[in-house]
Amino acid sequence: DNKVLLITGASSGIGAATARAAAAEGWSLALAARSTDKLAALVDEIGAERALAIPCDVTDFEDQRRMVDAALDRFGRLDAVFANAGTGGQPGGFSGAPVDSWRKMVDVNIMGVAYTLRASLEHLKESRGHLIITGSIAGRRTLPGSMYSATKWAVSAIGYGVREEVKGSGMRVTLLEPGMVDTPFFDEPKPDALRPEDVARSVVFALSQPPGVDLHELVVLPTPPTEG
Ligand code: NJP
Repeated sequence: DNKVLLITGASSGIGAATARAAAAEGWSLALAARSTDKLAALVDEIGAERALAIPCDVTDFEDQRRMVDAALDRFGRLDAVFANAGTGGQPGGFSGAPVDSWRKMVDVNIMGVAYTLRASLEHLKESRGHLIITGSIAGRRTLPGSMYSATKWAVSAIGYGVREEVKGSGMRVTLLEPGMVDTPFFDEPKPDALRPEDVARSVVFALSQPPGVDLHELVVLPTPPTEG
């Protein structure tokens, strides 16, 4: 049987690229997001025998429970979870950004990841599985006036904390910390950024490690431009 990977934020960017890369390595995929049309197109591309679309708003805990149940119902096992759904902020800093945009980031980036953990941890412990969490380089270096950065520091803390919690269970936790990636996360193209496929390659690298190898953190940044 193929191993099963559940991805949140699978409809776009890093999540969708990871779905394609993991499918190429033989994984079966449970693909969760709100955009069901995009998920359906991805399932068509990968093949319905290997991929399942699951409508899910990560800010809704019951949705996340149903997401994990749907993956287990369909595939009968859960070997890895990529907690990747996330959202960015709006300009203006602490002086000017709309406060509603902060609430949205707290709900999606922090609560969304914590809910994914609650819904999936017992199954991952049982399978001695692998949890990969999308944090950010902004969760290691503080960006000026950035509530986004604050939420990603929280995601880093969740990653470190859950690793300690599951120690001894055979489960592994990898915190993925990308730099700028050219995805629909931004309104305009970012030609000097990483491509989502670049980050997906790192996720598949982490997933491909043998059970005895515990890859804690993956910092993936674009190469700085050459000078002169
Ligand atoms: O962005 P994008 P990325 N419920 O916009 C989903 C982090 N990151 O791939 O629901 C469920 O293409 C949304 O799905 P949908 C970033 O913080 C990025 O760049 O259909 N899902 C979509 O699939 C995030 O954690 C950069 O709208 C929800 C996905 O999230 C992760 O990478 C740098 C949702 C977003 O795809 C993926 O972002 C970095 C909800 N309520 C970290 N809200 C970067 N791009 O530069 C959103 O360090 N989603």
